[in-house]
Amino acid sequence: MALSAADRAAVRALWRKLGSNVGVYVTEALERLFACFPATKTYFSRLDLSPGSAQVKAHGQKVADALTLAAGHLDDLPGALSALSDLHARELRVDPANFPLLGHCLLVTWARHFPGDFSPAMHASLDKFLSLVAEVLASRYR
Ligand code: HNI
Repeated sequence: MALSAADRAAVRALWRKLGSNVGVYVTEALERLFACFPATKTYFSRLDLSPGSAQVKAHGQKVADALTLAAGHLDDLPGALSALSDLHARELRVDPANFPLLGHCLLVTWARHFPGDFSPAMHASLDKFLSLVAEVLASRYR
């Protein structure tokens, strides 16, 4: 699966809208992840996962920075996310089935905050972007 020119334009357009608030939205997506798919919380036992937690906010900012890096390197996602792929596969050993769950929660969060922009075409482009990020993060498991 490759991103078309329209997909890339859609991702860049969303990122322009998100501005300096990417971390805010990723933090909301993480709160949704932990609420809707509680098994995901097992990976974060060292963090305080209560609502409004500063640790979840700090983690959200790290994930946001990685997604911003990815959005800026749509031609080379494997290169941009190489170190994170190693980390998730070899050290954290996150079951790859979890990546689409976070992708889903990100889409719900963005749809809620930007309903006017969230056409089916925009939805599809963002889903392709998040699926590619998930594919790259899951690529080092063997
Ligand atoms: Ni993920 C740490 C990015 C999905 C479990 N993760 C990170 C870090 C980044 C990151 C960045 C911080 C690395 C560092 O400190 O060097 N994670 C991403 C991205 C996605 C993702 C871009 C998908 C879009 N991670 C997930 C999912 C899970 C997950 C779906 C599990 C459900 N990640 C972790 C865990 C850590 C982590 C666990 C370590 C957290 C800590 O601080 O202990």
